[in-house]
Amino acid sequence: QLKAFPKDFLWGSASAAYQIEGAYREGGKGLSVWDKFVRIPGKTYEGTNGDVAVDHYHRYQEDVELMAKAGLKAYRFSIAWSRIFPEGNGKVNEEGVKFYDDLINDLIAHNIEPVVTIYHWDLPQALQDAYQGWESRKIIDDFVNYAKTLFEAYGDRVKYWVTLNEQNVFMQHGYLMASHPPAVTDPKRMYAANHIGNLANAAATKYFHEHHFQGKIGASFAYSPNYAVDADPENQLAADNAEQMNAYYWMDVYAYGRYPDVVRQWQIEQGIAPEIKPEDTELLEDPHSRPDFMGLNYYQTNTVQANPLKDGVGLAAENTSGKKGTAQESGIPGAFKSAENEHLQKTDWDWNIDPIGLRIALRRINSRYHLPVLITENGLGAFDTLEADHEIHDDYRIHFLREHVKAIHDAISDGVQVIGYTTWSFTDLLSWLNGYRKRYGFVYVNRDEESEKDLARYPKDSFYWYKQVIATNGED
Ligand code: BGP
Repeated sequence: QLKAFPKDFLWGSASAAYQIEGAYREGGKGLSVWDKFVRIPGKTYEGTNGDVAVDHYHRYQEDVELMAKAGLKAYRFSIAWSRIFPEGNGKVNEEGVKFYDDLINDLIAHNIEPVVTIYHWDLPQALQDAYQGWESRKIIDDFVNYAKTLFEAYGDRVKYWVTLNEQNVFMQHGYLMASHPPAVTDPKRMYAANHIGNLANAAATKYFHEHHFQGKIGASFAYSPNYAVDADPENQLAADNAEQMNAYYWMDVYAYGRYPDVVRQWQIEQGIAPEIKPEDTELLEDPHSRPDFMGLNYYQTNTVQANPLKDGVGLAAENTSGKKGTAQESGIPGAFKSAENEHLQKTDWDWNIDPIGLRIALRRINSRYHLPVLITENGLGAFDTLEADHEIHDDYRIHFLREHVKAIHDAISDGVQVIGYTTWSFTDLLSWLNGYRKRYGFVYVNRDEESEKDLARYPKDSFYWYKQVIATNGED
C-alpha cells in the first residue's frame, strides 16, 4: 500500500530574481555581480543577459494570476540582495522592500505559500568591489544583516526560507571553472570562500532560530547522486569519492556543522584546506545553526569511474550548446571522473534523465541527515515550439515530471518526509549560461527572435497536466 502525498504537500514552482525580474536598473536597485559578468564577451550563450529577462518585475501580477490558475500551493522565488541594499549594506532601498512585500501579499491573497530564497547568486557588485565578496569574512555580518532585514520585513507572512541556493554550484562555477562570477580558477580560494559561505549561512540560520521567527529555514543543495560505472571496487571507491567530495562535503556542514574527514584529509594533502578557527566550529556546530529541512535541487545523477592520479581532467565541464553529446569529461584527478551510463537517456544539454535517482537522493538525505526534505527544484530544460495557435505540446516535459512525481511518491512510501515540490520553473526564464532557448516553464514566454518578442505568456500542455496533479494531490 503506497502512502499518498500528505494533505498539506506544497505543490509549486520555483524561480530566481536574476532569471525573471529584468528591470535591472529600476526601482533603486544596485548592480549585482551578474549584471557585470554577462557583459564580459563569451561568458554567456550569445551574450544573453537578464536586463529584461521575462519582465516579471512589471508583470508579477499577471504571473501570480497564472499561478493561481494552475492551482499552485507554493511559489519559490528569490530576493535580489541589491534591490534591498543597493550597496550590499548600509541604507535600505524601501522601493525594493515594497516590491517583494506586494508580491508576497499577492501570493497570499491567492492562497499560494511564498517560499523565499535569500540568496540565489546575485551578489551586490558593491560587496565584490569592497572586499571580494565571499572571500572576505566581512560578508558574514552583511549577509546576516540582509537576512535579518528580510525576516523583519516579511517574517510575519513567510513560513519557508531558503538561505543559500546551491552553494556547491555557485562556488565551483565561480572559483574553479570560471564560468560564473567572479570567474576565478583556484581550488584554494574556492574552499576558503566556501567556508565563509558556510559561516554566513550558519550565522543567518542561528539568528533566525534565536529570534523565534515563525517558520522553517534551510539551504538548497544541488545533489546529483553518484553511481559507479560497474562493480569494480576501484570504480565503487571512485563513486564514494564523488559522494564525499561533491555531496557530503557540502551537506554535512549544514546538517552536522562539520566537514567529512576524508575530504579534509585530501584537502590538507593538496594544500587547499580552508582555515577553520575554533570559533568557526563553535558557530557551525551550534544547535541553532542547524537547518529545519534540507532543500534539494534534483536534476540528474552522475556516473563515475576511477581516475588514475595525474591522468586528470578539470573539475567539471558543461554542454551549453544544446547539442547532445558535446559535454566533456569531468572529475577530480586521483578521485573520480565521469563515465557514460548506458541505462540512461539524456537531455539536449547532456543531463542524465533519472527519476529513480530522485528517490535515491531523498532516501540518502533521509538516512544521513534525518531531516525533512523540501524539493526546491526539478525540471526539464528543452527546446519548445510555439504553435500558430499559441499552444505548446510539451509531452516530453509531462513525461519527465510525471516520472519524477512517481519517484517522490515512492520515496514517501519508503518513509522519507517530503514537505513539498517546487518544480523548475513556473514561467520560462533565463538559463544562466544557456540563454532563453533552454526552457523549463509551465508557461511559455515569447522571446523568439523571429517573432515580436512581446514577452507574452502562453500556458503549455504541461501547465494543464500539473494543474490536474495538484487538484488530485498527486494522482494526475
Ligand atoms: C540550478 C539553478 C537554477 C536553474 C537550474 C537550471 O542549478 O539553481 O537557477 O538555472 O539549475 O539550470 P540551467 O539553467 O543551467 O539549465
